[in-house]
Amino acid sequence: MPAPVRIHRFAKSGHSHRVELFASLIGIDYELIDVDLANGAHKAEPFLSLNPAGQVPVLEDGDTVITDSNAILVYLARKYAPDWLPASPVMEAQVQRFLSLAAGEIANGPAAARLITVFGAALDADRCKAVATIALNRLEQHLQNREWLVGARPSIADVAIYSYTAHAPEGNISLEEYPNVRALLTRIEHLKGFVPMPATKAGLAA
Ligand SMILES: N[C@@H](CCC(=O)N[C@@H](CS)C(=O)NCC(=O)O)C(=O)O
Repeated sequence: MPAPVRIHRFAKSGHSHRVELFASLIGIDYELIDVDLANGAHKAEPFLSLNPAGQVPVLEDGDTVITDSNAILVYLARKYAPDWLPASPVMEAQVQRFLSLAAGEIANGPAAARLITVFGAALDADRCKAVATIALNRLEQHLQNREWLVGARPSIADVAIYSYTAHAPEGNISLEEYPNVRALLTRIEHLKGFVPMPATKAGLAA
């Protein structure tokens, strides 16, 4: 029996949640290690030796350390669950487009908007909302006549966009106008092994 992978995380971090969610969906053993972001544990040793960028999540798999949530999804899929990252060049490129969306417009849109309402970050709410609208419109349009973002089954693309999209209302970003996006979120929530991110009563979810 292999040792569980270790996920260093912060419970209210969507970047952390996407890693926990994926580990749970693919049924590998994992251990969650809470990093005390409120008291700066991520900017001090021993955490900085794991990730000099001082950010969660970090994955430890034996002696292997992987930082960055999307890089962790790629690693876990390649190593433990290849069906979640198609090998064909075209489909892998399609998955990468959504990993970029997750690291770009979703991080700077709904995730950033939630940083304002949940953590009091000094960011421009209008700007976050405008970027969130770009991300949500792109997803909504892409999901017309599609059940999953890439191909005929869930992939790490769906996992990467899930957490911050599902929790967008906490940042005052409504999902009302995006029925295809809401249907995708529900489909993900019905997958075997789904684990939620803790909800915060903030924004439209207050
Ligand atoms: N690109 C990184 C972003 C990770 C990230 O922004 N983590 C946040 C929590 S959601 C963090 O650790 N913030 C603390 C900081 O940057 O000081 C990833 O995908 O893992």
